[in-house]
Amino acid sequence: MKTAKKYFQEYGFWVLNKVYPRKQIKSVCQRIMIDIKKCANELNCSLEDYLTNVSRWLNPSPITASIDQLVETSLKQIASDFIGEEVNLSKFSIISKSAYANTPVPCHQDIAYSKEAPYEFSLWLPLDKVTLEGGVLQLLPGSHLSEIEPAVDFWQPDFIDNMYLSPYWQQNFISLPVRAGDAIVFDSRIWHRSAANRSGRNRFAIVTRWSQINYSPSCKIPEKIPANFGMWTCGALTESILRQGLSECFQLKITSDLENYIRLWQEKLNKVKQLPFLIEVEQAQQALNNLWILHKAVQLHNGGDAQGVVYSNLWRSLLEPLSRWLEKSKA
Ligand SMILES: O=C(O)CCC(=O)C(=O)O
Repeated sequence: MKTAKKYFQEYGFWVLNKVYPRKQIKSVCQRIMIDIKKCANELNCSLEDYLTNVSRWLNPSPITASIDQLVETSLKQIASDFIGEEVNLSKFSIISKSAYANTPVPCHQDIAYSKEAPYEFSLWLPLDKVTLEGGVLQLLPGSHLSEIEPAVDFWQPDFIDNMYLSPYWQQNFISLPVRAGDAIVFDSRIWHRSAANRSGRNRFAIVTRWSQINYSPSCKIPEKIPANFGMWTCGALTESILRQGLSECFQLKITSDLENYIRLWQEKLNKVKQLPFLIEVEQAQQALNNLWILHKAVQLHNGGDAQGVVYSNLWRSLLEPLSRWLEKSKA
């Protein structure tokens, strides 16, 4: 393990081959699929609609329950053996890049998102074969030794992945295609992304975060810079715009919760012949329905949107034209 550890320290990552037998991985994957179908049923939506909008489940969740023991015992052992010291689990999730939600996760440094509870490294264990076309993990070797930049808010509707477009990334990144049951260990400071999945097949991964017992980061972690409508602001802003819209467009002066605002907007869009602002009603309906699925999955399944598409689609199809109209009508 000495060479591997040295390589990891120098370049910020390492690939462990065949840490799990394929047969065992296959049965883990089948179990997860059964649980995802149950969650979709619970929301009365199709598997396709569920996986279009929900692409991450943070433990504890009905989707991660079946692998809790596997993570706490054998993955912990693998992570500890690799580092050469006992490590503690910070958190773990299952991330999907399915045929239904297949877009890239933009370039980012994990540690920038966890200033309050930083962790040292990840062990990323794919449950499916990951080809170059199939949502492959890509990273910038050695970039864990550079400064940490503020967390990238890739939920912004007009987000441009400047790191991905930069010569630094384009000339130096590497892709890590792996087999189901291999594992990629990467430093929480390294720049990385996952590419689009054009394989037409699902790609699930168990993503576990670890630290050595006395870990404390040696780098400075900058404060996040929330965008006007992005990862840290879109929830509250969506509620507020939908509530104001109900009040100003339909004289429905209620204070309720997101679920109710979504339902009322769906009813209004179904019935009302003309709105005071221009939208594609069908797209707005679809985006509201997608947000409802994500919102229920957040509440019931500890789910999330790893690719940041649900809120930004609602922004484009409804919230932006509505908020412009609200501003005009206030002026
Ligand atoms: O699994 C993925 O698609 C993205 C993983 C990732 O970026 C991470 O674990 O930090």
